[in-house]
Amino acid sequence: MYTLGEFIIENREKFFYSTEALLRLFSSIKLAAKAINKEVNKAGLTEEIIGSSGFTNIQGETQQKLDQFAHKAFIESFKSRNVVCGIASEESKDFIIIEKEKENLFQNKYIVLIDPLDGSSNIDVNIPIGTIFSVYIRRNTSIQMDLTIEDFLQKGNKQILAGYIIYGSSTILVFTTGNGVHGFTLDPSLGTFYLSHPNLHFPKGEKIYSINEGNYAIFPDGIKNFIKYCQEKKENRPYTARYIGSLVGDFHRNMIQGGIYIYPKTVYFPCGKLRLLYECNPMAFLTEQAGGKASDGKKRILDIQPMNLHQRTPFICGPMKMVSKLEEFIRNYD
Ligand code: AHM
Ligand code: MG
Repeated sequence: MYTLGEFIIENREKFFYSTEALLRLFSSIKLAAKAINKEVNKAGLTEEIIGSSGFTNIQGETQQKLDQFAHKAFIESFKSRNVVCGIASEESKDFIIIEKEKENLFQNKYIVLIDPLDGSSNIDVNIPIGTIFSVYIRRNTSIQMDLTIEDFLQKGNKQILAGYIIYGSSTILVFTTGNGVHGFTLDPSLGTFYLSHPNLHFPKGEKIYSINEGNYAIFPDGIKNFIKYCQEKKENRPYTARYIGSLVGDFHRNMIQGGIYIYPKTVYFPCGKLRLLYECNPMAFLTEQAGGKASDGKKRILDIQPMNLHQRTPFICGPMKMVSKLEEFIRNYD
């Protein structure tokens, strides 16, 4: 069985950039993931983990204690590995600069955007939650200069690494570097990630639609009509409805079983709810690498020019055929 480190070394010629950098990036990600995994597994046993921290984040949402723990775990872990120069996180209003020694100027050239703990409202009720990450090589500005916001506002099609960690019935790290999507399951007794899901791909034959149908009344007409279409008794429909309200969990299931994930604009969220840079872009990169399509309903997610760090977008991802069908409904009704 391949460990993650062995897999990277074995496939080194398929990466477009330094194997050493990739190993360092993964070393940070694995370290933080293991620390979070340990805490998540203790939820319920100690008051220090579950529940609200009493603070709100930049989006005005209540931060859970584990949100803050996960945010700190990733920042500390990236700081210690001399590979990243800046991080933007869902839990922090501004981007964070990682100070570096002069001699590391050329090494610390990666930009990370991260949702340290997505779906955190599910922590207290034992439903899978996840970390989502997105990495860009170099910066938009000169390496000698201080980082600016421009370094973070890169289009999703420039990502060199993206993935998620799902803390579920087991803990799995799923990523792409542009050469397919691969999943590694944590063996908690050894603390090692082993290749368990090579070449993940949306299967042929779509089955599932995932959307918060409780919002039906505040969806645009195109979405309402697509839901009706999913429920029709025709061809291979009706599809099964599955929605746990945890993007990583819903996405992971849909990629393995064949389903579409939809978070459209609503009356309450006119620009959509999910964040482009650290939720939608990484999931879109994974989707395309798994043979699917990711769209805001009209255009490709990966081609959107970000305007600010916490920008939201409507988000649709899944098997090519399903996403194209939904785009057709949006064109015809909205
Ligand atoms: P979060 O980043 O505050 O956790 O919110 C993102 C989550 C996604 O994981 C999930 O798909 C979505 O919000 C669920 O939203 P809703 O409860 O409105 O359906
Ligand atoms: Mg989130």
